[in-house]
Amino acid sequence: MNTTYIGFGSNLGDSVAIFNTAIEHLKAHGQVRVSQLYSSPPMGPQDQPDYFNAVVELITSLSPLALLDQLQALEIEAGRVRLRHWGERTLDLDLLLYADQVIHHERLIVPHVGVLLRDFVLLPLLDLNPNLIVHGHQLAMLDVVKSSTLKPVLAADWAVHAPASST
Ligand code: A4P
Ligand code: MG
Repeated sequence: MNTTYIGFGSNLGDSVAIFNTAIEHLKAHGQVRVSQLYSSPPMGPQDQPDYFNAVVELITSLSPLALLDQLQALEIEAGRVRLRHWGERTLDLDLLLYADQVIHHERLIVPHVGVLLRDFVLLPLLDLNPNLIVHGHQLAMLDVVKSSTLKPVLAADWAVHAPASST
């Protein structure tokens, strides 16, 4: 079994319902825990709505590429629209971490390239595992975490059946 972390982002449609539907599907592939839900201003084009962001821990036997296939299928099922780079979307699922593996595949880079840079990824990750280390960096000690003003908008029980029991 492998502990994986999946970044959720959405700024179109009923984001909470879209997240819950995807989480229900992920439960078919392993044990799930869910971070608090955050609202964050858009990275990239500013003329788009704020995002909802969260992270899900999935303990799974799926291989990295099989998991990516599942995530991309869930994005399509959510009617994902890609209008422009870093633009608005109904559901964006990024494979942030896969155990302690470093993967450089044409379809998949793990850890995700943005993981050390984005507070809307780091804060929910740290909800689930405050001791994570990525590329030798203890995430909780990063400046982007310490200086972040992001606040959760909903505690971990926002997801229907998936409380983060450790928080
Ligand atoms: N790919 C490679 N590695 C991965 C990985 N670890 N996880 C490949 C998922 N996919 C990975 O992704 C393009 C290709 O990346 C895929 O075909 C896959 O094989 P995509 O999701 O189609 O493209 P994208 O999401 O438009 O681009 P990108 O660069 O992945 O955007 P991001 O980094 O996902 O950013 N602002 C806020 N506040 N919150 C957000 O969540 N999200 C974005 C999108 C922009 N601004 C945001 C947010
Ligand atoms: Mg993406």
